[in-house]
Amino acid sequence: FGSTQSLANHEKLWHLMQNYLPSDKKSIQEQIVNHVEFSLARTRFDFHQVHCYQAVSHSIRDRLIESFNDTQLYFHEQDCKRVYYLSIEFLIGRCLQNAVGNLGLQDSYTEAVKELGYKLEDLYNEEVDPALGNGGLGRLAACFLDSLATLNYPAFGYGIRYSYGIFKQLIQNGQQVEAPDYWLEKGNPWEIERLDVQYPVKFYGKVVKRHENGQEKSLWEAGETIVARAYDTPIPGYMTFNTIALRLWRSVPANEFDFTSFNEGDYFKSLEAREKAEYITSVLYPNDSSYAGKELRLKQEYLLVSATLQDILRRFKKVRRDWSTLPEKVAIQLNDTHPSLAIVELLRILIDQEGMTHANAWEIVSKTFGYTNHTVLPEALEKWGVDLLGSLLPRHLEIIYYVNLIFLNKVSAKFPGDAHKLSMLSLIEEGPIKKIRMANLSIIGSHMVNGVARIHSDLLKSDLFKDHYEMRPKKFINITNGVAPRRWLRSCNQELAKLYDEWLGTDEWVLNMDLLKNLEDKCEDQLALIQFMKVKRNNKLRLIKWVRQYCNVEVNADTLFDIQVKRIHEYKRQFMNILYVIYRYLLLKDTPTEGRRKFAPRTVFFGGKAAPGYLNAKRIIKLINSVAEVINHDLDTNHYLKVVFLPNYNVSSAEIIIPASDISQHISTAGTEASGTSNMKFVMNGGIILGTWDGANIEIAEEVGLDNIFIFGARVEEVGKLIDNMKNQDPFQYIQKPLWNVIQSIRSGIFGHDHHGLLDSITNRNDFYLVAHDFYHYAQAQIKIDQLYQDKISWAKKAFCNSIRSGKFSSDRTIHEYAQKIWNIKPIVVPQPTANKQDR
Ligand code: T68
Repeated sequence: FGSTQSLANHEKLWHLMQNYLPSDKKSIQEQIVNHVEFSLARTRFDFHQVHCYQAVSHSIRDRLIESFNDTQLYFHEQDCKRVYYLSIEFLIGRCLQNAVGNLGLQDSYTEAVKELGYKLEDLYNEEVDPALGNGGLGRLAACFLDSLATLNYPAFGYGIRYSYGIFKQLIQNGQQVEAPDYWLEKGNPWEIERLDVQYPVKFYGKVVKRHENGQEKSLWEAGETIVARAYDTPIPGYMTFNTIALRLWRSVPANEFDFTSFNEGDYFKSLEAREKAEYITSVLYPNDSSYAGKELRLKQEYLLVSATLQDILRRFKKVRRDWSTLPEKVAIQLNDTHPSLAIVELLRILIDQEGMTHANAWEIVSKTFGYTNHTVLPEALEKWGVDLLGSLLPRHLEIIYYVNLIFLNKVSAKFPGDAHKLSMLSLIEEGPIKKIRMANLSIIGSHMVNGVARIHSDLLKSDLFKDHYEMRPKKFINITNGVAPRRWLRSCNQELAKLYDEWLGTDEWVLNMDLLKNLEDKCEDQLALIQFMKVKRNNKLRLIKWVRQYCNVEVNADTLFDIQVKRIHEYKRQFMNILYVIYRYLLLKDTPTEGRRKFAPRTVFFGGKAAPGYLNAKRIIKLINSVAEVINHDLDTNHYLKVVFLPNYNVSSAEIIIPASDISQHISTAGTEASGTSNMKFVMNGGIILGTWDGANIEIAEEVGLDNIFIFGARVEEVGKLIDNMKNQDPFQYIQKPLWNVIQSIRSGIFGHDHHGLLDSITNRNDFYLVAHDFYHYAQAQIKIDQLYQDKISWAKKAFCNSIRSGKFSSDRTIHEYAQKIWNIKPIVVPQPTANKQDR
């Protein structure tokens, strides 16, 4: 798709384009074996499992390329408005199973591969899990792509192709050790390197002033140029021909010679500088909720922004048109502030290169962008030092100052004499080190700002962005997160999916999760509930096998599986969870065998990575492992309680862990977790939540009913006051007796000796996440869980209700809301191929 020239050729070659790959078993085998020979250069009779995986992936990719090319051509012909989703992270997970499932080729591929001597399931496990994200934010971006493709929206994802994904977590002596994740080691059959799509990206240098027609013009003379090269991963929709792209940028040296150093004879110095270009997209920053302020990160952000805008504008300009129509053809969504320099970059292009006035450029820009906020934690908000930003991007800094001037004039006009408002709304934070507030920039440069769950969006309006809200109330909306039911139910829990197909007589629910509500009457059908719990048990057995392999621990499927998997953070309170485990252990030890029946035997699973520089998070991991070591070896209580730390939690292990839960924990201090998305995945898979009044838990409770969720603890309205009280109290007042006993037992050294630092983080009037306050309510909720688990049928009923009432949390619902409320785009269905349709 491209120039008029190639369109003309396309007409002539139509008969060739209609030649789609056939899908009968024999043809599929031929396609696979051809790849073994011609792509892998192996003989047709000598290839191992990993080669079979590679050849199969190539054969699927061929199909995706067919549909992708047709999709792009069709979007171009229709000249439709497109949405561009900009995210510094995309945590897409493995591709093969997802693609096979979305194309509806599971059965034919299973058969075809079987005759070649392999099991499709085993091939799925050969794939490395591309871990180009930290957690929720990156995974949300991936679920959104699945829904955008499935719902036939004309969309693109834009991100960075890091050479190293998030580190691999090893556990050594109970501690987290980080190992590099060079995920491209064996190549990546899913990506298409686009040597034809490369853009220069500039850094440093200075701004020069020129006078043209009596007006002063600013021009950026950059000091360094590198090149961003595109790598595309096709994203197939479920049961649709539409296929969209995730375009990731990699930095490579610019193909220009630095003749000065060449002439000086410093050939090697010149090559060294070129090497450095590659470094920019080398590694993903592993912090999920703190901001480090490193220059390399700023370079990554600008590279994403600069290359993406050049690509978007090239596409826009292919059809000659008026710049003022840009917002009618282009919507750009900022996944948090990380790509927010795009606002300034577009202004720069329109003003400096296209000769537009500031006012006209601003009008266009602010109609084009939307901004999604993912956190209220102050330490996570991006604020780039003026000096750093000014040295890397001098012209951008100038534009930011100018934008700020105009904006603050508007503020003064609306709120005359309100100095507080001016200081809160300014793009510049004053102080010893002046900083640019990227959230403020994102808000004023966007026509819509959204939070990711109702409570979070409310907090943005009442707290974090209160002054912005008062300035432009209609800008602020909520769009509650969702997850892709294809990956998070249909493929990770195939048995449950099959049961739903059977009971509903259709698999339509995969595209309309609300259909699951038609299964309400099965709540009273004992036989159905038994079938449902049988599936749960099989999923638990699958996890047990995984645990045997990776943790070397034996786990009993008849115990209650209690799971908390997410990034390790004080606000998420894994600490409270392990404190309760110790409490339970001490209680068990104190209870004679006859009395122990009231404790439902449990296996408590933890999983998640700590940011490498986050000391307390690492201490929490160490404590969990130390406690596991003691408890798992105590033969006296061993049948009632075990603790397992699941190493290297990532998308592919989540697919095994989540379907196996009886209880999952989402226990952040109220007002700290913007939404959470794993809570939605657990519920979809028939797990019951133990959670706080925070994030999307609140909306989940509304959907599944308060009877079907264990929800406890301080509410967001109380939190501020409780923290103030805590600060003014003696630790013996705000920490109750049972928790003190737990603290004493840790201090006694029975779980090792290096936990003092962690205990000090709550015992010195510094329990800012209210672990002590909520502990009692948490323990109460745990008792209720034990009681319910004794009654298998009541348990099954509640678990089942969770799953069939989870429809709201499909990312399909979420994406429709973005499309309507922010992007103003419509689905475009690419016509199905007709020529050899019978083969598909
Ligand atoms: C998460 N944020 C929220 N951030 O914590 C979670 N941050 O409540 C929400 O459900 C999810 O976003 C999706 O909306 C993150 O995951 C990051 O990973 C991150 C990465 C880099 C810098 C800052």
